[in-house]
Amino acid sequence: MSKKSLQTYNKFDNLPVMHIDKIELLHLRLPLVHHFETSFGRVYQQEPLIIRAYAEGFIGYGESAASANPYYSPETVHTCGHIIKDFLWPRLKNTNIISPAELPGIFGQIRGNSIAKAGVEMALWDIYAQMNRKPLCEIYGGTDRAIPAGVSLGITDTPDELIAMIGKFVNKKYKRIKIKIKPGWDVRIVAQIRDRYPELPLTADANAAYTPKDIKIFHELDKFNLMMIEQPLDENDLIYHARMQKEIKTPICLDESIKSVQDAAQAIELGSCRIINIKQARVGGYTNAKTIHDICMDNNIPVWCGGLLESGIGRLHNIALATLPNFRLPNDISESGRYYKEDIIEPAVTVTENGEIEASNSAGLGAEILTERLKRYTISETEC
Ligand code: OSB
Ligand code: MG
Repeated sequence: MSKKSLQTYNKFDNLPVMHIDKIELLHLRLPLVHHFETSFGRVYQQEPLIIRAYAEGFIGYGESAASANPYYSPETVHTCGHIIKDFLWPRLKNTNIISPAELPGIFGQIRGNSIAKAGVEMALWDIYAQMNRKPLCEIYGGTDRAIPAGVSLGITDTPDELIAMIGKFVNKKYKRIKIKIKPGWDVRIVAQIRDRYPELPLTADANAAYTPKDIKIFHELDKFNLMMIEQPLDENDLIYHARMQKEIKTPICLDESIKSVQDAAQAIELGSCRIINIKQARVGGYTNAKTIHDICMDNNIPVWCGGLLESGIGRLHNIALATLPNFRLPNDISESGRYYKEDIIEPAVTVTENGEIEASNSAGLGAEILTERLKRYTISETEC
């Protein structure tokens, strides 16, 4: 705890202010333990942009969970660097803020680029929590410290390979398994999994790989008691999702379609889904995520926390978010070792024998950032 931090007061209302001295952007290249394949392609490594912010004597970390390619989202690790350096940072420097909740307003003129905005907001929430000597989950208004772990498993070369992988996570007591589907890898693979695991809490994520003409496939999938089907159609197809949701009994969960508070409100009003997957990265940070969470809660739409193969830094932010009360379904948050051989935090994220992940009790993000490792995986660094 620095001496000066809480002594820096806003001269108008005596609230502690945050003045951000500088931010650094670290472009990492992290090799995955196992390649990850979705309907939009296979990746062997992840390329997040880590945001390190300095304010009030503290250091905070955030993650823009982008990748090298604009396939899941239009953003990449390079667009995140460009947007932060040339548009977000100029609006932050020489500005005193009381709370990072002001950031969506400060960044309001910049359209989209949610992954970039979320990374900066995260770093400042980490500092804000440290200044207040509280764990991030408490700052966020979290209620449960233990959150249910789920795992998202990519498309494999053979069905046997996927079924073996599922077995591994079932043995570790993960609370639900999500598989990726695409045309040609859907009804048959789900039937094979159901043969082996009739009762397993199972979901399928299409990452927008289908069109409304594929409705027959979804009538077929409807027979397998899936907990939900995630993002079957294009992200802009809210109306077609609503039509599909009327035709099938399996709940539709939206991921890519929900990029803003307005998207969430409209999807709910149209009946496009019964569940929403919230990613801070996709909606531009915690503040928007919390508003979406609250709208969903008021409309009896359960949410869960999605992931983007984050490093430990982004994952700790996701864990803190997932402690909020309407996160009522298992999350795409798994143990560090499921993603990376060496995570960049200590202690690494682990799953208890009850299939849960415990949010940390210490101030801020609640884990040490291993700066030597961080440096080892950094392929380029920019100071703002
Ligand atoms: O659609 O949820 C998705 C990973 C990259 C891009 C999109 C998605 C995913 C995942 C992985 O499903 C979730 C995780 O981080 O465990
Ligand atoms: Mg998804």
